[in-house]
Amino acid sequence: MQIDHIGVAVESIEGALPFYRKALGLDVVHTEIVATQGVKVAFLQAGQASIELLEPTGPEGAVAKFLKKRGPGIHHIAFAVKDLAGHITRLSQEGLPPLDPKPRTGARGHHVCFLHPKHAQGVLIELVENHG
Ligand code: CMX
Repeated sequence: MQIDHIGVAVESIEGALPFYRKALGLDVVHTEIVATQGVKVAFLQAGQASIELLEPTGPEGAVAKFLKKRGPGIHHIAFAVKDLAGHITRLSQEGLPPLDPKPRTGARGHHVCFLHPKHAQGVLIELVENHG
C-alpha cells in the first residue's frame, strides 16, 4: 500500500501554513470543509503523498477531541487502496473491523474508512479509495 496522506491536527491552518510553506516549501493544493467530520482541511502536496492539515470547525468532532486531549500532532496515516469495500470485508473477517462498516465519503470526494488506533499500536489508520 502507498501512503496517501498524513493527517496533522492543528488549532489553525492559517497559523500552521507558514512553517510548511517557508521551511519545507510545500504548497496547498486543496482546501475543503468536511462538515460531517467537523473539520476544515488543507492538503499540501509532498511528492506522491500529501500532508492533510485538520482544523476543527467547532468543539465537537474527532479532531477537536484529539486536540483537547493530546494537543497538535499527527492524527492519522492514510493508505491508498483499491476495492475499499473488499478491504473492509477482509479486515472484519480477520477480527479487525473498521470503525466504518462500509465506505463513506471523505475529503476530496474519496471513499474512506478508519481503523481504530488500538489495532495499530496507537495510530489511527485511514484507508482511502480515490473516487476523483
Ligand atoms: N490517534 C491515536 N489515538 C487516538 C486518536 C488518534 N487520532 N484519537 C483518539 N485516540 C485515543 C485517545 O487518546 C484515547 O486513548 P486513551 O484511552 O489511552 O486515553 C482513546 O483513543 C479514546 O479516545 P477518545 O478521545 O475517547 O475518542 P473516541 O474513543 O471517542 O474516538 C476514534 C476515537 C479513533 C474512535 C474517533 O476519533 C474516530 O472514529 N476517528 C475516525 C474519524 C476521524 O478521525 N475523523 C477526522 C478526520 C477526518 C478527515 O480526515 O477528513
